[in-house]
Amino acid sequence: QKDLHYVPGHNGMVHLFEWKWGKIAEECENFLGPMGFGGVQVSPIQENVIVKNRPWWERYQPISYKWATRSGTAEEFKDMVRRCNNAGVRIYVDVVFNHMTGNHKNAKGTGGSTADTQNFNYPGVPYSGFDFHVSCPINNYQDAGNVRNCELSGLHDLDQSKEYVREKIVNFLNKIIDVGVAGYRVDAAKHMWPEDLKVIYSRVKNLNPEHNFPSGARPYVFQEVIDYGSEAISKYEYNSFGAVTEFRYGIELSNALNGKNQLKWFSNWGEAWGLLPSQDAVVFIDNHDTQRGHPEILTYKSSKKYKMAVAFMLAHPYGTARIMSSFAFDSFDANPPQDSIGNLISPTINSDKTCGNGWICEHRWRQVYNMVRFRIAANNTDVNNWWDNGQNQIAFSRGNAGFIAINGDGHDFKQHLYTSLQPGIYCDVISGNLENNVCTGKTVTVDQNGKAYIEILVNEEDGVLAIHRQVNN
Ligand code: QV4
Repeated sequence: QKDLHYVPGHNGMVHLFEWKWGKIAEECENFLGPMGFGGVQVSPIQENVIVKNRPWWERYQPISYKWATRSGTAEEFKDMVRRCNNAGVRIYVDVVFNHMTGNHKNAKGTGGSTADTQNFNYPGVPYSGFDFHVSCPINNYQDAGNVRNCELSGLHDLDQSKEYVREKIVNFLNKIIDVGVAGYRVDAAKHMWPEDLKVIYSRVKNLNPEHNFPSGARPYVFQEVIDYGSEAISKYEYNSFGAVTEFRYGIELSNALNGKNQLKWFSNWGEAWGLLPSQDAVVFIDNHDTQRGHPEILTYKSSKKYKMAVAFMLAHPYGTARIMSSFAFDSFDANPPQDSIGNLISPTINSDKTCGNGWICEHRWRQVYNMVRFRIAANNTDVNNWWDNGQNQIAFSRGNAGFIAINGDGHDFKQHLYTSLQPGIYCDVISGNLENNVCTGKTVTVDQNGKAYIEILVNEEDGVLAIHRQVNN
């Protein structure tokens, strides 16, 4: 349950937050597949309650397990999964089964279901009061029972120890596996008992071999457990039976790039820092929650530092890397691009590959997608030849496949460094692209001894330089 089943030659997951199924299918075929991305985390698929003004977070309030959301219908979802698999890109669904909705008057869902939320009646499943924990608020993160048996933000809390509830959840998961999905993100996993989750996951089918998964392959499970080390519940309660989101990853890198730590310390980045074992960790700089209202976390809004953090993540072998792909927002509740009746408006694609219509599409930034190529080239190699200036200028290579340098200091980076790459002239994938055999950015000449002059000036657009051997595909 910790194998992503990426197609060989692919790497990196992108969260296409609030994208429509049809548009994701196109993105797999036109961009993600050709660029070598490994997979997509898609927004929740199950029917949700309609909230006034349609904030993004209504999708985290399920009203039934029907596949009907603003992202599209069941048919569109199936078609997307098939097309993405054919393009070599796997799909991972964000599944919400810790809870149903909060209280709403006349609750109506995106697929036409209704619910009497005050009385815990959800005929679309159906669930009734018997299937939920007795209502109480989560207000003490030092008490595991409170966190797991009470309501997160007033969201009615399902009791996963009940056989009936388990059966409904397993059926929901099995149906998404049937159509060719490779795995799922478990929303609010910390708010459920590990023993219950273990039972639920173990009952889910093997992956569907019709979509080029090996026979007997298990779904990839990654669980949202936020553990900064100060609460009753630990990430180590979950990682024996699935992967876990490693929230310390983004905060540590953000702190360093914001001057609250030094990059030189990242020479032993990984488990030595108290992070989960690499295989068990899903890593990211920001996610759809932390990019809102967590000013200490880097996001697209501080683009230079953000690109440095993402480049470090993609260059470094630790963890399963996930890239956030956002819509522009200026407040927590700001909704995704939508028309006057609440239909989502999809991104348009500009000639320089970036997005329009209010979408940021970080995954389409050259500095990001080119680092996905770097990660593919560096697959299965270690960090070698770590170099730092004792502060925030660092460099390392990945076997003899790639070399990266980062300038987090307020002065120019000018060094002759050992790259471990074959002699030759390389095109820096951060400042440009190799187009028709012409490098549109900086070039780096690696000499007979594997050394090269590396320069990153403080006034450059980006604080990173990265070169790698060609990817053969
Ligand atoms: C409000 C009050 C509550 C009150 C309730 C009464 O705040 O105190 O009890 O009314 O009805 C929305 C509103 C929230 C509202 C709630 C219920 O923002 O104000 O409660 O609905 O109507 C997302 C958003 C939430 C949103 C929720 C459901 O972030 O703001 O709540 O969707 O629509 C912890 C958890 C972690 C969680 C994280 C946000 O450990 O698991 O908080 N992260 C995941 C998702 C996240 C999602 C949920 C969990 C819930 O990543 O996006 O919350 O599914 O750290």
